[in-house]
Amino acid sequence: MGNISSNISAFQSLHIVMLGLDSAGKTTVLYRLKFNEFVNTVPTIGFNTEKIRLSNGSAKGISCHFWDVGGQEKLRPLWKSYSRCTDGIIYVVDSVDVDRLEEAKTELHKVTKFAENQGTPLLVIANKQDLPRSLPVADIEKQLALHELSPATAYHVQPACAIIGEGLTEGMDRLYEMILKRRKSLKQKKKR
Ligand SMILES: Nc1nc2c(ncn2[C@@H]2O[C@H](COP(=O)(O)OP(=O)(O)OP(=O)(O)O)[C@@H](O)[C@H]2O)c(=O)[nH]1
Ligand SMILES: [Mg+2]
Repeated sequence: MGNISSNISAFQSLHIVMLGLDSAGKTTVLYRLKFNEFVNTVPTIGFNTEKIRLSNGSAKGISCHFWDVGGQEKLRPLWKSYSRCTDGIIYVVDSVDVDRLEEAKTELHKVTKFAENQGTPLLVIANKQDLPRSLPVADIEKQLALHELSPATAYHVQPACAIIGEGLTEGMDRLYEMILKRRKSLKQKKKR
């Protein structure tokens, strides 16, 4: 963690896009991170965007520009342009919506295959873990077939409950670590 902290000043605002099927909890995550409280949401038609300085964990103080794009089917064609060349992708999954995990997988794999997203670190938030029939992360990882993603895509699956904010700090810490690691390796490649 010491190394990571010492690099903080070298970074400007991180550009993070938040995707996932409708009702997965993206906007709830966004406002939880922004206000540190539960905000009742309505389905996003288009997108929400917020600049947020992270207030906890090892990424504390890091400024992030979040883009939260609506997940309804008719809005998903927008995902391509919002996700291109970001520092990180957050993919929010409803851990109870088992019937739509296959759909969530298809859409996720589509996004990670875009040329502009090659190697972009991925944080999967297995949301709604407070609900009784929520799937454990290991099952979600399997059902989303994350092992089939390109080896260039570093990922982490984080169990979370956006309503109370549980898991979000840990998730953002892991995403930040992956972003730093990627930047370092891109820098080293350039030097060669
Ligand atoms: N029980 C529970 N409900 C949650 C959680 N996170 C979000 N919700 C609820 O899930 C519903 C959908 O949340 P949103 O944040 O609007 O979902 P979204 O992914 O932004 O949906 P779109 O904007 O349509 O793409 C809301 O009723 C939230 O209160 C959670 O961790 N647990
Ligand atoms: Mg929304």
